[in-house]
Amino acid sequence: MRLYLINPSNPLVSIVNVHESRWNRYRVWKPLSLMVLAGLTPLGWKITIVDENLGAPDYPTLPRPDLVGITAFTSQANRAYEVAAYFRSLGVPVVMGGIHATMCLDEVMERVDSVVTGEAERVWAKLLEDARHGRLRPRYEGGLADINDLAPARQDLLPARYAFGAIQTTRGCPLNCNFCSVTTFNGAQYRQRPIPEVVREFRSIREKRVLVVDDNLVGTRPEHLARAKDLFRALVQAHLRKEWVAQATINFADDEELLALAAQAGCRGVFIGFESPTPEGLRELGKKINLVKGRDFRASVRRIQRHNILVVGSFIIGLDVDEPGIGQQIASMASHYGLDNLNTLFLTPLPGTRLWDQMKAEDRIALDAFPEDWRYYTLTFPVAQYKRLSLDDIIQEMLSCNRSFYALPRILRRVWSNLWQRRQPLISLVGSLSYRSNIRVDGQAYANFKRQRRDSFRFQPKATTTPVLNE
Ligand code: B12
Ligand code: SF4
Repeated sequence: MRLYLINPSNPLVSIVNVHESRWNRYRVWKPLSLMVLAGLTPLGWKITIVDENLGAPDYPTLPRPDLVGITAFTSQANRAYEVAAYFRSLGVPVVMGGIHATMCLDEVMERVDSVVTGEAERVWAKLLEDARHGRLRPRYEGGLADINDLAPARQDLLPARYAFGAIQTTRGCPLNCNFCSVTTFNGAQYRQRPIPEVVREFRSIREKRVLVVDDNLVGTRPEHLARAKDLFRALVQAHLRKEWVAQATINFADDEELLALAAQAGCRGVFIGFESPTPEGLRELGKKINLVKGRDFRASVRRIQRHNILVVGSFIIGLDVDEPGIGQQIASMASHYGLDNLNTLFLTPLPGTRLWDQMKAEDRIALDAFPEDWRYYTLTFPVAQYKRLSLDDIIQEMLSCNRSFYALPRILRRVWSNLWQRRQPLISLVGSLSYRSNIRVDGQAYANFKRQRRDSFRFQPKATTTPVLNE
């Protein structure tokens, strides 16, 4: 039995445009979901993983499969439906799973033969058995997997063209921020994989550099942090010689022993959600962990960096409290905190989040011709009516934020400081150049976007002070 597992591309996601900027090679990540599904697949299936981010194959020239499995974030849904329609036209059954299939079940059920909601571990083997006997059910409810019972990802199935390998060591997040779908999808309980399994899987990764995809590598409670330390100790003992980057919340900075162990275990960078430069913004987003009284973000960032770990910070533009000037404010705050890289995104109501419910109730979702409009749900396009920022304003704010933070003198200052402190100057430079080169690509994308979609943004906030963009 031949199984294709497909990760659809979205050409609007600038980071995957490897041809437009060669730096993007460092920002195309392996589709771990499909490697995990492959790991769950019993012998007897011949598996091919297709990652369209490396270039979509000419499907008609490939051997006909017996089953196609497609994963999709919301932003990939359109392409997923195109691929599904092609294989269904050949009479090949198509199953879809992942976050979009879970959050938009009815839409997806209309376009594929079978949908897996939630995590796949409990149902995938049964689904394959049903497929083999031609009795695929329209829906399989996966729920949450037993974290002690995950199959190791098939690290061997993708070509060696990625800069980073990928691994997951925990699932779930208790924090439930209002814009994020992780708590709804993976649950509020923070689940940690058995350490020996993580070490074994780490060892099976070919690449020297690895992305740890966990939403929060160390968790929030004392027992989470204790387990994270045990994991780091085990990685040190295993002498893997890997270098890895991960996502964490700012409390990562609060424990010197944890930081020292993470660095020894190979941690070279963390991605942290700062989200907003103001407490009002943090309250609006429900990012309670960043609101702890007395938190000094600059000192926290410094503490992490002292362990030779780069800090990439993420912010969101378009909150109800954001006014013209927010782009500069974010860039200044990110520089003040001493961030090595800055990733600023538009506030985006993703299906299944509290933000979605709220914006829908207030009739503020501007791009709502679904499924076509999902292609813009990349967090790199404005898709809603923002309270105090018009369409022109918000795009201008994003550009001014990035132009300011990624101005060449600022990049050089950061790289020099990293060189001086022997803290990954090359990675810092590559990261900055990748972001900088995408500003031009993004500018073009915004100009096209405004031409095509201006009419969807009917509401113009009163306090617009931003000059019209030069297109
Ligand atoms: C790693 C990651 C990335 C990587 C992607 C790597 C890759 N190619 O997969 C990068 C950094 C590139 C990325 C980018 C983006 N991401 Co992202 N990302 C994640 C993250 C942190 C982990 C995903 C992961 O690998 N999990 C591990 C695997 C094992 O779990 P899984 O994917 O859920 O798969 C399981 C099930 O879903 C199911 N399943 C999945 N697919 C399939 C398919 C079939 C056939 C079946 C049966 C089952 C099945 O089985 C798997 C095993 O249980 C998630 C958060 C999360 N917890 O999911 C956000 C997340 C998926 N990302 C999100 C978003 C919004 C984005 C971006 C749009 C925006 C951005 N700038 O970050 C871009 C979009 C990129 C694009 N191409 O369109 C949102 C998606 C929400 C949504 N409704 O779409 C999430 C949920 C985070 C959030 N804050 O809400 N992301
Ligand atoms: S944004 Fe981060 S901290 Fe907040 S719920 Fe999502 S994963 Fe958890």
